[in-house]
Amino acid sequence: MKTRFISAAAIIFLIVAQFSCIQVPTDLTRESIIPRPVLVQPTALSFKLTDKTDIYVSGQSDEIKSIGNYLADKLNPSTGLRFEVKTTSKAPHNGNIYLILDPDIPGIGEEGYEISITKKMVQISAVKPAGLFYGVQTLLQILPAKVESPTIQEGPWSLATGTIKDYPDYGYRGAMLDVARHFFKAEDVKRLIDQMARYKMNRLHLHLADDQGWRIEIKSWPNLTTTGGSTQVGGAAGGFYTQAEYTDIVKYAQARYITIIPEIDMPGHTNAALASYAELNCNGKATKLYTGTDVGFSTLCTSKEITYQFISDVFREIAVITPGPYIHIGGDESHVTKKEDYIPFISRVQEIVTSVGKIPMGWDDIALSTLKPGTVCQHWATVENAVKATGQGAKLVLSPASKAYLDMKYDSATTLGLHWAGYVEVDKGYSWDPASYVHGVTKAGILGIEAALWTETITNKEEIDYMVFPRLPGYAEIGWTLSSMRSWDEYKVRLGKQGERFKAMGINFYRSPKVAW
Ligand code: IFG
Repeated sequence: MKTRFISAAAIIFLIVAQFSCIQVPTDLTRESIIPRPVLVQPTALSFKLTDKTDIYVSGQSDEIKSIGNYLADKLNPSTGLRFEVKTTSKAPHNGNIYLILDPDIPGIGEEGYEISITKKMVQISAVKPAGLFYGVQTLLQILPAKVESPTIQEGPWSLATGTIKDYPDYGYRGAMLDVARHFFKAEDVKRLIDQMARYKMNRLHLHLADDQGWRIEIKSWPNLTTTGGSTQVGGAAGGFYTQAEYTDIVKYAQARYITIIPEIDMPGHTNAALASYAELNCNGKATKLYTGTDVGFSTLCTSKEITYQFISDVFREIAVITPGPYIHIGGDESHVTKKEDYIPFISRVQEIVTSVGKIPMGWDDIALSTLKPGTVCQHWATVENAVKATGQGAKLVLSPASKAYLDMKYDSATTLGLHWAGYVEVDKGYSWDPASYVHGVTKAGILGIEAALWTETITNKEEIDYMVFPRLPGYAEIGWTLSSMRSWDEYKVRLGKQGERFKAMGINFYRSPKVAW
């Protein structure tokens, strides 16, 4: 047992604290940090934020200042301490928070960070801004849960002292929101982005088109939204993002170090497009708009040249407003596309995506075709496809429906969601290791994981919350923390302590009986 040297000052401090019965945190290892950091070393003292504390950032970069302002915006409503962001060329005087970029920090990569909390100062250091942003998330989790409250809360606002060194295991730590079955306005998407950022997730895949709806304005094919975006599952009015609104979502995500991955599913899951343009149908007749929840009944006409003109126009316009490297082409459940048509279609669509400067991504069904080098394959149901994809040199993103589909019910009592892939309670969603999930696929072939929320049965942000929380932090941890450092029995205690935060953030989370909330 490693004995810890606690200075006389600390002992006196603790005695005083005891008698003054204020809860002053002094053990950094007792904090509920998710994802679990690589290394936490406590020094058994306490640092207190006061109205004299400000946030100093090194240098003049606007990006670092905006991270400082992000922190101030999270702290000021609940603490009332009126944090200001100040730039400095050297370490600030005692009592402040200091964000500093240091390109020479070894071993933490571009998303890692170090935090040093002493009695005198809080310093967050990173090689790149993303690491600073993630250090800020950890700092917020070390503060009491009430720091997340939108209204002024009683202090003191103290932090246990010590050091944290942290960096992610996987580079792709994502979630997917299906905005096609039910449309969600930009503010609901931004809300999910905010929640993902709190747990250091960095990819949001938007499922923008399906049988029931087309959700992104394409200026060269306007009927896609005027007709294809007009409805949704159940028949209510649908909606869509103008290119300006999509750009705003992308910018909002970028400011939180989240890359948006747009998906236009094809050749299947295309009824909204087929209902919008007769010429996209092999028989030259537009289909009717569809508001049910069947899958696998639609296909683009793979033999018509106009289909590829359509796809080129769509991907060209989307590429211009998508700074991220990926365009997702879907490719799933093309049950009415002949295999001999599907295979060349997927090959040709990959060419179109690379011609607009993006990397193709698709559901694992695309492994039936020939995958271009660099194409990313998203495993969801058929392990043979995942093995076939890696056999072609493709990298995988793992979204196994039986573990990571957020539309799976928690149990038979869950009213929302589906259960075709089984029930996914919080422990089941957490207890798996991507590196050993697909037999024959090693960690080297895996970019990371993505939890997917399909919305056939999900209609508003409260219902999104209920299916996403409390499972999302677990996927964030699977993507960030080494599997050798993860166990459900240890994690569930940290998750239970997040319950107060979820409440303070106004998240309508499912109180799983597997967790002591
Ligand atoms: N499978 C379909 C989705 C959705 C889902 C619901 C994929 C890749 C079932 N395709 O998952 O469109 O309907 O759980």
